[in-house]
Amino acid sequence: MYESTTGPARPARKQMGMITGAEILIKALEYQEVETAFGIPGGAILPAYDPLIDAGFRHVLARHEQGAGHMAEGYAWATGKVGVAIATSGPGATNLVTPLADALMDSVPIVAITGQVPTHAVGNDAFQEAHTTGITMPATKHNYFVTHAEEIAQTVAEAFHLASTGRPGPVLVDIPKDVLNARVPWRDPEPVAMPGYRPTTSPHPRRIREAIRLIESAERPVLYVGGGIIKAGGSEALAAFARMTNMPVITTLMGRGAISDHNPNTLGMPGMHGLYAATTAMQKADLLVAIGVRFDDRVTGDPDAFAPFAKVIHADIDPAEIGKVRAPEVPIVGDARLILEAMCERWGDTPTPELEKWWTTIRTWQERYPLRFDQQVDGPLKPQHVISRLRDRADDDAIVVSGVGQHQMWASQYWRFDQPRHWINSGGLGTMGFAVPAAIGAKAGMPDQQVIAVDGDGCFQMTVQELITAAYERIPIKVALFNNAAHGMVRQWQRLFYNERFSASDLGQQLPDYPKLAESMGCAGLRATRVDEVDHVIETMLEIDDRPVVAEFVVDRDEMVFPMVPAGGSNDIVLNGPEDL
Ligand SMILES: Cc1ncc(C[n+]2csc(CCOP(=O)(O)OP(=O)(O)O)c2C)c(N)n1
Repeated sequence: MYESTTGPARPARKQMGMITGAEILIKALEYQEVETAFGIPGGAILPAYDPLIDAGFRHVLARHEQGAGHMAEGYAWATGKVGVAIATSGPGATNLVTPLADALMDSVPIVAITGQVPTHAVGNDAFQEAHTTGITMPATKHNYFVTHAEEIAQTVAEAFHLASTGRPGPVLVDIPKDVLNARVPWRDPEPVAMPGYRPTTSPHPRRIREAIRLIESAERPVLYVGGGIIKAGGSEALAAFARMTNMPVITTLMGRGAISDHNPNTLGMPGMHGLYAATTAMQKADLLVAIGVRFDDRVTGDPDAFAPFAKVIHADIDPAEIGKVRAPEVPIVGDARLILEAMCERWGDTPTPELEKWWTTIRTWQERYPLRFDQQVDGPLKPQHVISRLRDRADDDAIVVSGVGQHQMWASQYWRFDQPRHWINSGGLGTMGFAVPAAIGAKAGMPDQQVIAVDGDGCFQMTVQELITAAYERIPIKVALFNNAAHGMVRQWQRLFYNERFSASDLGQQLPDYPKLAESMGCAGLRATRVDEVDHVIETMLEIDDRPVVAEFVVDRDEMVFPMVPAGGSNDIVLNGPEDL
């Protein structure tokens, strides 16, 4: 290891009660009750890796800092706690930028600790120097540059507080090496008091009254709910409110599992690849009760043509989200659970509204335009068939983690979620390479639950090396790998919008032998190419629990995801299949 500019670490003489900044950092993480951290050492963070050996929490050595960051995200998604990622300065820190941006978009609480070159070298183009706080500023909820070892414990406490409260998100703490080496006494952090940061959690009663009044008089209302419900722990209150008001509930990609898919009021996912009935119900609604959602363009399509008849109640913990895309009649700032509980209370004994006509219309759409695929006995394997079989055989409380692309949409469409925190994916940034490391993080946090990564071959090739981490650390995730020898989603768009000119979306020229690749990394490797092999491979995959397993399904590369609303188009025009093109 080169340490030319940083010089050897010179431990100061031991003094009574004095410990290093690095020891304080580890103690500060223990103080926050960290159970698992994911990271990779290196020159600038090295002082912290020494006391880490004796830490009261587990450290998982990732193979790439992007992997460590997604592991922290997966851990946070699955457990509801703060995920922790540790990296060294320069390239270690820049490799964390993607998971930080991902966590920011999807409101995932993580704390990243990065080493920095010594204070005297900062700004001198020192070896492995990068302006970490500058680079990550737009990719974090907040970041800190720590200048004195005395500040470490308090800064870590603030970072955890910021990451996990209000709208959750990523927070980064950058610490120069000399600060990690300095010796100071430990002092318990003070209760966090940040005068400028006081998220509003309790909704204003007047707004709740106004919202209820609108709901009472609506004829075609829809509850439009997202990831905010899950983060706020608002699922029970949501189910109760849906029962009281008999409103149809649509769950965004991020909100899958916020309400059970077996609840008769649930219509599923709306938007670009949403279910016809869900997308159209929003389009025809006279009231959208939007809670913990951000009117993402994948949901709204062309915002000017979106839900043209609907009044909007928009409730969110982040006031900046309200009115960003669509001006609401009733804005409500607050915690999604508290808002729903307040609405339930206010609703009280009010009789359930008569929504029969609305429900009849919705049921007609559901019957007329169900999800469908055509699996021939001798034909190529359809990904939807594989996902359906896997869904039927997996544990009821299995956690499903997906990559980004066609397989992600099929997984969301065909899986059935009964509880929150069982569906983990990169919804906002759409990060390929998310699934394998995020699944490792989820399984590290919830070791007793089945964790299944549904991944595409393009995504898989981006972070496949983390399977070495999974095997070595005995984190037995299951990967259902959909090999269509293509960047399938890109290929679909090229087919539909670029005259079938498949520029740079073909992975088939040089495919690895996936089961062998898996085996070479200490995992089990399986493969199904025909329909009659699918069930056996799925059963074997679900039985193997002593190591990670990769089951490759060689699927039809021409299969497309439907329904589809072409990007930027109006949600009035939903393509239900190739015949609608
Ligand atoms: C890091 C990153 N690079 C590029 C993209 C653009 N992109 C979106 S989906 C996709 C193809 C995904 O292919 P694959 O993982 O094989 O999944 P499939 O669509 O075939 O199911 C690409 C390249 C992205 N989302 N993320």
